[in-house]
Amino acid sequence: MAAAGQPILYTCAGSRGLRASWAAAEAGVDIDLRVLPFPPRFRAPEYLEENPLGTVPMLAHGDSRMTESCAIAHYLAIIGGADHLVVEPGQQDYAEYLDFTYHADATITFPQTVYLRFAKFEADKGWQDAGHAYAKWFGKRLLKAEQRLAEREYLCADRFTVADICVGYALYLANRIGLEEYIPARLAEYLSALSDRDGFRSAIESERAASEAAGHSRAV
Ligand SMILES: N[C@@H](CCC(=O)N[C@@H](CS)C(=O)NCC(=O)O)C(=O)O
Repeated sequence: MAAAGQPILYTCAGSRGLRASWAAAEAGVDIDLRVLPFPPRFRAPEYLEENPLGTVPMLAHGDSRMTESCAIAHYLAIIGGADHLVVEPGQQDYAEYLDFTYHADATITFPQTVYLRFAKFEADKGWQDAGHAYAKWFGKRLLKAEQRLAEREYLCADRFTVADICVGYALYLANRIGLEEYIPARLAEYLSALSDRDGFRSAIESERAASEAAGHSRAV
């Protein structure tokens, strides 16, 4: 890590970058947090030189550029030496750890963001019905995490891991964008426990402070 220097996290407050800032807080990794206005594609066009997609988050570390929030969260846990936050090959629930970490964005957050775009950000385009159909689809996609957590405190390995950060963020986002009605009781309780963690609170506060210092409002 020393050779690559301090990791720089480009994000917008409340975006999927929270998975990364939360993982950094839990792992004790000191990141250089750079909060951009949302959406950076239009409001910070110079960012396209760093990340041509214009998406957040992006982690720059040495020569590496990472643009997937769940992968960044895993990476920060590893470089921070926070072995307890990841599940390694040969350990209990290694397969489930990978599965839920990928599931969080690919399967759960995907319909949330289509809802957000169709029903909220671009509501004037007449796509609201489609947006609400994606909201229902999001709700149905919570079944796997709900079943998994029915008799467990955490998703994997009987401890808090990056998989909880990744899935937990999707639930947090649901509350922020008006999808709370789709969150079943067990997942609401799980989110409430995750939100009480010092790492979560610290990440929210770091994003808030960096955002305020830069004069930007939250993404969501
Ligand atoms: N799969 C990526 C998705 C990144 C992404 O689409 N981020 C959204 C914010 S949460 C974004 O940058 N939207 C603005 C845009 O697409 O221009 C991840 O998990 O980080």
